[in-house]
Amino acid sequence: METTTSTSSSKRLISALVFVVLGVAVVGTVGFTLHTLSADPQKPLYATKSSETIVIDGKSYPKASAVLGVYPDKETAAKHGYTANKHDYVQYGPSSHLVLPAHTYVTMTIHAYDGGEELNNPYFGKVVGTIGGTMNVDGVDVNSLPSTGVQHTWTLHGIPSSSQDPLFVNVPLPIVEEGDKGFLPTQDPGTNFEGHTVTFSFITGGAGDYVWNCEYPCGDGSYAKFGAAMSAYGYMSGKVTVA
Ligand SMILES: [Cu+2]
Repeated sequence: METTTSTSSSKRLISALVFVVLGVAVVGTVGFTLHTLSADPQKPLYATKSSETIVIDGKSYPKASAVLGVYPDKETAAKHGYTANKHDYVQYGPSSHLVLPAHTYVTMTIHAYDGGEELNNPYFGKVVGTIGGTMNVDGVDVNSLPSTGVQHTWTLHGIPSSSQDPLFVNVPLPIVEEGDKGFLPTQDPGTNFEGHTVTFSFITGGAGDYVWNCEYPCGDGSYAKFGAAMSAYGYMSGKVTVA
């Protein structure tokens, strides 16, 4: 009788221990998974600071710049040296996490190599939040694109907050026209006539955390074109840190 009792209590102790160990393992796995999911898929891209300054509305700002590319697939991204992404989706490169200096005149250049269909929200065909309300496309300043002329957008935003400055920039990227045999050559030597070069500038406020995403539904058909690249992190979405 005594033996049975001691066996069953040591069994109880073992199952309690197993339960605790399993619990720790589950919490650890969940924590690790969440950490992995929220980690940067690529190395952050730091804007290049310039020694030049620029005066806007009577105020002087330091200058910085960053260059991004948008590619129709993994192969095109790799051709331009960007191989960090796992899936063969449309993608921005070389990083979905941009780090920009605070209170700075930031000039961004985006080389865009993809085609497109139609925006579901024509608002995102407008250029918003840039200096002069314009962007430069292959040498020409424009303030909007038609809904059917957009391949992707670069849309930077933050939540309304009293702890950081507001920042909103929307830039639609013009499509590369397609023919029977694929993309047609463009007039843009900056992309070796394979895409468009878009440049625009905006002024950052103080330090803060922001996000950007593409507002053109460019994913696969699984969720009304919001699947694949649009539902995976780091292809058509990312972070912007102002520091
Ligand atoms: Cu997109």
